Amino acid sequence: MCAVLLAGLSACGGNPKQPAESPGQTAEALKKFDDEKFGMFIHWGLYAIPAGEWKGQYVRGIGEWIMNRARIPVKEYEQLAKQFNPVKFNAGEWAQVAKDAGMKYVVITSKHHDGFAMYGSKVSKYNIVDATPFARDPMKDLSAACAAAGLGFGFYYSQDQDWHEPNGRGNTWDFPAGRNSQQYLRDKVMPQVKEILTGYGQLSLIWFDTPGMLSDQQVTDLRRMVKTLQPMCLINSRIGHGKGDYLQTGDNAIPIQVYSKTKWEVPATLNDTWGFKKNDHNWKAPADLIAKLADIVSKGGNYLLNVGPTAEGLIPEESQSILRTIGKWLDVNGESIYGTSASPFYFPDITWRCTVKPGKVYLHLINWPGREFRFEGLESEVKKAYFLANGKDVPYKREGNTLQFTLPEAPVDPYDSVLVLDIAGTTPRVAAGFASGSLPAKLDLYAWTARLRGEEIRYDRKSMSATNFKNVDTEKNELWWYPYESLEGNYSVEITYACDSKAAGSEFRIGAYDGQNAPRAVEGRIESTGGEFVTRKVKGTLQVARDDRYIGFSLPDDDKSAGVRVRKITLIR
Ligand code: JFZ
Repeated sequence: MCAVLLAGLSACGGNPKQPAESPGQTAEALKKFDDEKFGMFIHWGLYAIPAGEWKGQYVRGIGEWIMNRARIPVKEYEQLAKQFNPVKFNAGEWAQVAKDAGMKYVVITSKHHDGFAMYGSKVSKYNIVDATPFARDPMKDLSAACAAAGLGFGFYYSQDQDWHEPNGRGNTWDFPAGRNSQQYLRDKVMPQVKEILTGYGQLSLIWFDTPGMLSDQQVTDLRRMVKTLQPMCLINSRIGHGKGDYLQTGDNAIPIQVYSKTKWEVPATLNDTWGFKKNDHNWKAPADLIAKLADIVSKGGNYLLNVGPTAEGLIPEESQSILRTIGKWLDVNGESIYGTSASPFYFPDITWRCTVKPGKVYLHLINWPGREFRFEGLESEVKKAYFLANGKDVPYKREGNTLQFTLPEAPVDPYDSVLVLDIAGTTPRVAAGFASGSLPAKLDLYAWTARLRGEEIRYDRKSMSATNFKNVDTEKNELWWYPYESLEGNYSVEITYACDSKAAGSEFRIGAYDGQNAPRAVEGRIESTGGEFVTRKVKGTLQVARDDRYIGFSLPDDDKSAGVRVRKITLIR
């Protein structure tokens, strides 16, 4: 990111006549954002009406993309507006769900790629006040309800893709010809962004998305306008050209280890869609989401968890119930999440995660280790060890830098039992080789830390493995690991998996992807393991280049993938 954070615009060669940004205010907003950790994403728009089905046909993929996926002409899609009447919408109730979940900020779609403004816009008639029977601006209510509830409030705005506009990016079925991005920027994006920055009080952040068409200068202009109108409003990295205040990871994509070069946020779904889809019931388990929250915060990130309200204006019951379960955990364990810093320790496996505060180390036991728990690498003196859930002391022995805890038979919390260490001094002293920056010779990539790609793939917490690596049309179900640090080097590879005899035979591929070209990969065949988990060497060497973005696991021929369970891939230098 150009030196926007550090030195204002002059360092980026900006126009000296423009008012300088206030890096101090951005830093202050970032600090607040970093403390909040947990937010609610809301994808709400006309796409909630078809809800994943067009003309009686199921449409694969994320719900808010239905116009694109089904190549729906603008003239047809526009008709949805006439039916949009979310009479059950109640901003206070939505804000309450976020509060109950323990979330600290809310981000909602003001305009998604379909181009429809979900607020009262004077710039385009294609908006909820002028084009729907609802004829009200729900964002006025929601921004007020969030302010009243003490929640931060921000807008998502699709600045680059706009399938409603001939000059916006993305609609090739209605507008195959060339685009005048400057005209689109001038006539729609700039004036609409101005509207959302001036009509809804203080915005915590503006969440841009899918950059692609806009130039470096155009993005600079957009950024400048945001910071001029609202110096405390943060901008995510999907504004493009490295001009955001903080990094957006890929959707549901969590770095494999601590990442502290910049602040970051993981946007994530509760099922497999952002916008409401009536047939998507693949809800993630609260246990998994709570562990992910601990995982993300321990690595330095924020978690932005999505709900997709219905066309009537209701947050689905399942979503509400999942979120309230997370909130109950946070009621007890919030101290180990909000306002904490990332782990100073490297994570050798997925038993525990760690957050810290001055004088305190929080060990999040996300996969119960049984009665014995060895924790290595802490040099600081421990004054007291106890569970946050019940305040009970946890007995331990120390040998050098190893703490050997004796735990109860069962977890003290069904999701994440937080073991608190009161330590001498403010920051923990970490023994050499155990610090979060270190990269050991053997790097375990657990399925649990991967992004699950596709609608069919499933993760099973009990066996700690992923299964169902199907290929449906051109879409694959895969595991992707994002290091967010370079893993450049040559590796021998191991795979830990289980497979019954019926499922054996598929070829698998483990590849290093740069996001553009075919991966450099090693391949092998899934053999029966008699259903047991075994670790097998994979032939060949995996070459990872400096700028590779992720490591992937797939079954290019997948026929029997339902019987294959992958726990982890190990890269050995
Ligand atoms: C984008 C949108 O296209 C989508 O509809 C949704 O709003 C989501 C939150 O953001 O989708 C993306 C954008 C970037 C990545 C993945 C999906 N990414 O970088 O991996």
